[in-house]
Amino acid sequence: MRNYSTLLTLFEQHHTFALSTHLNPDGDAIGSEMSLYLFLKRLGKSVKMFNTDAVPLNYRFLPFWDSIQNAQAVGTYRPEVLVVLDASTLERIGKTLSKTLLPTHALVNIDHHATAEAFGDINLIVPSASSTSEIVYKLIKHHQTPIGKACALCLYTGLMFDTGCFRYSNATAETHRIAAELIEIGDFAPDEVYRNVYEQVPVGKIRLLSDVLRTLRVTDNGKIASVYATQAMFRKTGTTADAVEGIVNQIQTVAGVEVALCVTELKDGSAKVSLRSQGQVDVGKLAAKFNGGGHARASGCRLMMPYPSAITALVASAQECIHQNTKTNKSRDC
Ligand SMILES: [Mn+2]
Repeated sequence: MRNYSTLLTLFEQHHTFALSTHLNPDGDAIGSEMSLYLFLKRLGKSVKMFNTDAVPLNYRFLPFWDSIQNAQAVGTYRPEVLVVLDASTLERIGKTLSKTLLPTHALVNIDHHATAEAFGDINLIVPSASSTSEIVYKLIKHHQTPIGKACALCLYTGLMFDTGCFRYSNATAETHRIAAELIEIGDFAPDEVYRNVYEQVPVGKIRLLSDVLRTLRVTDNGKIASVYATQAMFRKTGTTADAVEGIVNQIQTVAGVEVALCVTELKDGSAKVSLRSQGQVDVGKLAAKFNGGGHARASGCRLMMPYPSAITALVASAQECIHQNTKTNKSRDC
């Protein structure tokens, strides 16, 4: 509660703001950034948004998405306060932005990742929150300012995205209550939001999905499932690495699988890994062993090695975690 007040006081004391979020922004990144933008505007502040990557097409139904500018647009702009949302490190907003977008007074970090770095002058890190959007919702509530219609839509989109459409364990009774309130305030149809976000898939992405699913391997004990995506697949299907987003969630649906992983070969030959867990293995800790991070059930890391070696390393490490957990049957190292 104190953190919310500290942040609101800071907001009240300053006039110029810049907001930013992580590379390849997702629904929670865009949703939390735009809802905070609308809130600060409502408070009469001067606010600009700068992201390294463009707003994905499926989030362009959100009002004011085109107010988000790119890194080049920063120029000599120096806000008093820079708020970074949903990014576990400052570098996650992009190399250029993290060096050029400098506040004159304070750097604020709002995030819900358990492994979030406290890189801000003020850090509002709430790992128990379903999403960064939920934290922004609570911040606005704390201020007792009414949530506007457009703001409610942005917050709902973030909440929906980060809970996997209210399917994950972070979708609590409270999350559902907040969602219901936002639907009422925003006066939108939740099924339309769903269709906008999830049913605008380019055909190349479905072709990529087909190629990636064909690489499925399950370990002999049936507990670890892995897939991979290569640069050759991206070239063939006319897609890029961000098209892999979400595929790991499908791998996790295989019956009996405890850990699902999806390895993407990046342009520089390194391997980007997404991990999911059914709960027995803390994949946040597992990813941390490879200098990555995230949550207990969803995490990621990047390995500076070819993708086949990365798969071998990750599968071995996940196997070890499963062995350890069945042996000790108590607190988990991973
Ligand atoms: Mn998030």
